[in-house]
Amino acid sequence: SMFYVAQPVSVSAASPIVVSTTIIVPEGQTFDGSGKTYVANPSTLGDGGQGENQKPIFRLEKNATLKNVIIGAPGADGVHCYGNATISNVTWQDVGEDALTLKASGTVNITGGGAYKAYDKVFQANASGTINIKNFRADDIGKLARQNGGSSYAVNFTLDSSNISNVKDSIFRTDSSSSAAKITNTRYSKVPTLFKGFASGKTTQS
Ligand code: ADA
Ligand code: CA
Ligand code: CA
Ligand code: CA
Repeated sequence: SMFYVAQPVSVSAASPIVVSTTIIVPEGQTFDGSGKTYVANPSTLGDGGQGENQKPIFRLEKNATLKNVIIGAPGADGVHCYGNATISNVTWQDVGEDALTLKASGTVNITGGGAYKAYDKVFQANASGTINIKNFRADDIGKLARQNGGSSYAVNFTLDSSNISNVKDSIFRTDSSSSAAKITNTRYSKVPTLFKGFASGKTTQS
């Protein structure tokens, strides 16, 4: 007709992608989520509460990359990394049991993104290695990163150019006298303790 009828413009977010079986990112490959939101099917992966043995939404084999992903609720056991991994612009809107676990030795570089509403831990190191966190935002968390309780292997943690607020426990926690942690150029608000359990001389902050 001669009249233009204005169409409604949708302002609602796209529905999240419900993941019923862990998405595996093969060795050396990249998964680019293009900013989409992924959530766990609670009946197959886990409800994102504090129960152990939930399954991850993403499993990264060594040298895999995960980027441009939003993990919504339920987050189940987040992301599992089997060796070196690159995590770029990944945001956990409501961390599940935890956000990301190093399951086999390697270096995990986490750049950009953020983690919110973690009842306990965000990053969990269940193997020796290095966890580098840069340009990250975290709010309303228990701990930013924790080496598995009672373990004595070495984990090197770094945090740079980040903004961390409303922490219940600490930024980095270990029980291992061989682990180390370094924090640089980071803003905090309501963080009671930066480092817990590290041997003397194993932490630096500037
Ligand atoms: C707790 C638990 C470990 C392991 C870990 C995890 O620390 O004691 O056995 O399950 O959580 O990886 O979430
Ligand atoms: Ca746990
Ligand atoms: Ca949560
Ligand atoms: Ca876990």
